[in-house]
Amino acid sequence: MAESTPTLKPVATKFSKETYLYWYELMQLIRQFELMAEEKYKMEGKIRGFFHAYIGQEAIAAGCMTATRPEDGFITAYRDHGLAIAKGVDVNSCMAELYGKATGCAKGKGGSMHFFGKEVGFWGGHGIVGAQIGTGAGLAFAEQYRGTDNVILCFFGDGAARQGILHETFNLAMLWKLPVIFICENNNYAMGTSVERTSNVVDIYKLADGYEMPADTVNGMSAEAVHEAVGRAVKRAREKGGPTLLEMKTYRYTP
Ligand SMILES: Cc1ncc(C[n+]2csc(CCOP(=O)(O)OP(=O)(O)O)c2C)c(N)n1
Ligand SMILES: [Mg+2]
Repeated sequence: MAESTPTLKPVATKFSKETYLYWYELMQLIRQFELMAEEKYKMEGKIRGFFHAYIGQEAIAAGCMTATRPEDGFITAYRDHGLAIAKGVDVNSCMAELYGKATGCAKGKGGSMHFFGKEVGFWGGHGIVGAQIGTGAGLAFAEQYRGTDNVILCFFGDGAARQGILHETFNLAMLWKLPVIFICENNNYAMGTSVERTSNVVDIYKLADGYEMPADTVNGMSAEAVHEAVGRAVKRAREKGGPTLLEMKTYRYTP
């Protein structure tokens, strides 16, 4: 196990066989997509631009899916393949996007970093580190403004937690009690730079303290733990209790 993997918290809920099968199939789908795409990227030279695989972080996508409804929205960074596939963006259109084809989920114009699926509530795929934190809160504002009880899951990396936009967004999200769950996928590295080399605070969930935002640290290698933590945060957001920061301790196995 990776050194980042925290001790497994006990999981109270008993999940059904169907849930485990769903998680397993989804995680396998993502893993196999990534393995295949990575091979094509390296060997064929037909996939251009940047390429960031989600290999190792699949349990986060799986747990988030069972803890949310289809009407809820996801928005994430450039490491977006896994969450796009989980949310229901067609895998063939994802692969076509990598190849720059017009049949791709962003018409072949976005590539690996900019998958999109408006019809399934997948709001990208963003290459500017941290930009989607503000946009995610904006999506949550839209849900609040329209009077729905939908929530937005806003994903970002540990590197993005160093960006100024996080603090401005946390402030407004708490002030307006926006229905947004901030999910930091802490895989220990911002590309190749370790968290320890860029921050005095290495437990990212503690950043919520300055805004009195509820926060938790979660074993991101466990779909059960992710489901339970996200489930609690989603319930709070639907009941107009505002945002939560969840730090998912995870690890990615590819460069
Ligand atoms: C505003 C901005 N600054 C710098 C970069 C270059 N950059 C690309 S990825 C990255 C690191 C991000 O790390 P993290 O958020 O931990 O995501 P991970 O790669 O681990 O998924 C940086 C600094 C960028 N894309 N945007
Ligand atoms: Mg990272």
